[in-house]
Amino acid sequence: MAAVHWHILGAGAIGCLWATHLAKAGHQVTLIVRTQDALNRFNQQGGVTLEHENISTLFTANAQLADTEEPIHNLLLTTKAYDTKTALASVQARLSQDAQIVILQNGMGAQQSAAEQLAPKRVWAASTTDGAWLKAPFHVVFAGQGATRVGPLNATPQTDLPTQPQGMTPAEPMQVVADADIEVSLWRKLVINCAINPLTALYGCRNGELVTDPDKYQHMAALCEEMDTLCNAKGLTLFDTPILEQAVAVATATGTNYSSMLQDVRQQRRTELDFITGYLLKIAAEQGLNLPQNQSLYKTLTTDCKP
Ligand code: KPL
Repeated sequence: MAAVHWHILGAGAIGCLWATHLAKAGHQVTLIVRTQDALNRFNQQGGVTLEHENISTLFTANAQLADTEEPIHNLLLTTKAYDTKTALASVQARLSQDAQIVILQNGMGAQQSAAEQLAPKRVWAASTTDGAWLKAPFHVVFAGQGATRVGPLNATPQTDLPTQPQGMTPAEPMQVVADADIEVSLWRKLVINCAINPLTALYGCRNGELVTDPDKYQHMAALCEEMDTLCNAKGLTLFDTPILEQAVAVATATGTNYSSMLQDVRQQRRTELDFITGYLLKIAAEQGLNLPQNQSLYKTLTTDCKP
């Protein structure tokens, strides 16, 4: 395996998780941080700490600010969806002609806009079921192992693009699955996020309560039914079963967790609602469809949960 130099833009939980596992696999890793304070803190620590199964290990990595001159050949972008455009603009001049750019984040819409912003550069999108959270800056807890699917974005005609970018090979137990139809995988994740995240933010509950509490379950069922209608209208087959069954399985498997959206609300951070339910509603409108339950949830959350 050829080692490559990855620049990671977005030092949240997923960015730090990738930093540690790419470094462990022998790649060179540089985190791009936003502020001098964050850079000082990183330099004091000397790397990124990974906590997995109660064992903490410090992995060596570098950090720098976006306005450094070093060229970027491999960029992994792990920012929140709403930060994508600004984050990319901050490093765009540093991207080499043949740069590989991977966008790994929740939601939909931002990846496609990014591919347009970066054209004709090579852009992949990725979607993960890994669970991770930041205990402190540059200290990530690997809470649940899943897999990361990656594939070229269909938004740009990149016929010569390999399904998996070169060097996107983190150490075990992280797993990468090359996915020629990544848009469908992004949709699968989107509908699950639409079913779980806004409801947990509304009710302030753990994921599992959406299954065990009959009223919340009914609410989730209504959202999922509308999403099934939209997928049928679009001719999108995401699962062999109704979306509700998949949402129940994920909410049950992650039952004791608080969704990323509820965590954002509690920490008074902006949520990714616009790139989750907001994107769903935009596509529904393009299809001439009304999704009243999703629409009303979106309205309530945009009114109540503005930080
Ligand atoms: O992906 C998630 C999140 O918290 O963002 C879950 C809850 C697992 C599915 O929506």
